[in-house]
Amino acid sequence: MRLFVALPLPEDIRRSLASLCSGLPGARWVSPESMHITLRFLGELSGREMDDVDAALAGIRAPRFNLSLAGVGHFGNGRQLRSIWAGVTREPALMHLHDKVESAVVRSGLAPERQKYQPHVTLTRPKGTPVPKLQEYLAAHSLFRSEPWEVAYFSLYSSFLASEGAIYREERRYELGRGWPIGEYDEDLDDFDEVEEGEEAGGRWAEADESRHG
Ligand code: 2AM
Repeated sequence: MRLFVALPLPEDIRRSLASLCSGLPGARWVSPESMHITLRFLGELSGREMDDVDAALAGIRAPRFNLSLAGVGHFGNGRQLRSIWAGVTREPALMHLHDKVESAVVRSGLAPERQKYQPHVTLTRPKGTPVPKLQEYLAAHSLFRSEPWEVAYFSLYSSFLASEGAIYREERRYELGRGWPIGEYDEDLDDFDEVEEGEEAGGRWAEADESRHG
């Protein structure tokens, strides 16, 4: 199965993204229900590999966070223009979650991702868009901003190619925690000065367990 890990988008956010889906003649726009923020593309996996990735993802401990979208951009240029997307505001907790997903995926046996992670929501994968039209589009939407929303879980999706484009199906869902012991955000590290997962298990979690069992 072709799989990827992603954050789904709430309906009102997808609705506001739909306002970006016009103004490029001939473009085929991603339908609002398919819009998402990929955390990690996994590619074609066997059932066994999927189970291993699923178990590793289910072990991730990370907190909920707020996210919003801002601006539009593109991958590739000229004839090699690959996609036009909405950007995601800088959010250390998102990068932290991405890093945890990456480690989990590698721990489950898949090869590490080589490309730098650049979160985005693909709007269209254009073919033959004239450069002036693209520039006009980018300028017209540079001030796009969404409302913030709370990211409370991430999901494993499968992707099937159909004649009308790719169809995505949520296969698994992984909750993010409220008040997880993530540690302090460290400007120099540009990450969280993290509480190790072992510490979590032996510390706060063990205490919670003890209090539950009296
Ligand atoms: P995209 O939005 O930038 O195109 C499902 O196909 C998701 O996985 C999409 O969000 C897509 O990213 C991403 N994806 C598809 N093929 C990929 C690849 N070969 N490498 C990285 N990401 C890919």
